[in-house]
Amino acid sequence: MSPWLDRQCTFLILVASQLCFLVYYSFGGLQNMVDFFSWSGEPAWDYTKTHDVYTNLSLIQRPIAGTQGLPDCPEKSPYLVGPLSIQFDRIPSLAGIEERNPLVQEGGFYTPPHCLPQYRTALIIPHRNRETHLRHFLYYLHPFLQRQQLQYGIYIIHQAGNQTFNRAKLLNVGVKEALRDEEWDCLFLHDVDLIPENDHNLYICDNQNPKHVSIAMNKFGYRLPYKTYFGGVSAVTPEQYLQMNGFPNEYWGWGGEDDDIATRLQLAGMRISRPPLSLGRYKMIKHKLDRGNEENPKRFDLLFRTRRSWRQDGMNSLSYIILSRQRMPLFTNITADIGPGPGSKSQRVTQGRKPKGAEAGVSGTSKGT
Ligand code: UDH
Ligand code: MN
Repeated sequence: MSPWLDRQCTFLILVASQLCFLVYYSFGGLQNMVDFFSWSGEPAWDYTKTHDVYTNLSLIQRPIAGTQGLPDCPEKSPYLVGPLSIQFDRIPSLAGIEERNPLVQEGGFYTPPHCLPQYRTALIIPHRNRETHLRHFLYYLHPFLQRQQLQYGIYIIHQAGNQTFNRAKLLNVGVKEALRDEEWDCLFLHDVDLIPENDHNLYICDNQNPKHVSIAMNKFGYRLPYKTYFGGVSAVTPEQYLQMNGFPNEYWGWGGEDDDIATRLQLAGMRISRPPLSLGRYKMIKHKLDRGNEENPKRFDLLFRTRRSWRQDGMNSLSYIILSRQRMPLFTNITADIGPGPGSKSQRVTQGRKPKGAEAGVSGTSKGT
């Protein structure tokens, strides 16, 4: 081989190996490598040995009258068991879930009976037409959260009508409405079809940075699909949420909004925090893309503009109408009219006016902060 050809080959090999590394890195390779080599202080979890999600719950069933003289809850609850067995073959009934969670109060609220909670977490779930997923969610999440000794509340934010779905805007509505009830320390923004597999994955916030929690989902082979992925389950403090002006309101249909959120938190001077890969494990209930949540063809254009739009589009431009706010036995159900989205023939939500059928006594029309 001539020296010239030899040099060409070396050059090509170099370029190819750099490309391979880049691809590996962008698909979460480095995160996975770091996770693999660094000792996080957590035990190595064995997911072949799982526990029933209702384990130990009977130990915390008896309430004590009043909170006087109660000790602080410990940093880590003694009731945690680690990996959980999760199956979706049988759909639990709401009555059955209520029976197994007698200490959950109307509206889906809970406070530990034997100690003063150190954390107050609101779970906010965007929802429409996923009733069976919701039942699985409630069946698994209630005992999971009680074992963590948190004070918590579950908010289901239901999009009214059958116009295009808007996950991020529903989350904005949920945050605003949940904060009317309580000074929550932490907001868990949670897809209804994701079930955590390990109760040491604590539903508390990182006070420094927004936390992306569902980093290892079964549908992505328990790896992060790409470095800036922020979809599924995330946790932010109310301060972090306002610092990034909440989530975008303009993503109608499937996709893009989670990448927008990842970008805006960086633009707001924060970065993504994550639990160890062995803890942030989730099972997603299998499903197809929903009718009314078709892929959003505008998402790439919108993402291109995040840098310019994030300060104008978010919590400070949020407008919606609350149609009902119901305290159900296992959750608070908030039904909101968030408008029909772009390109729709029907009229937009008229700000300041309650539509026919809007419940009296609820917050009614709400516009921004
Ligand atoms: N959601 C609803 N109802 C809907 C649509 C979405 O409740 O009609 C909520 C629900 O909480 C869901 C979340 O929004 O968990 C996110 O929507 P998704 O579960 O459809 O998102 P995912 O990323 O979509 O799981 C994968 C669909 C598979 C098709 C892939 C297309 N490329
Ligand atoms: Mn899903």
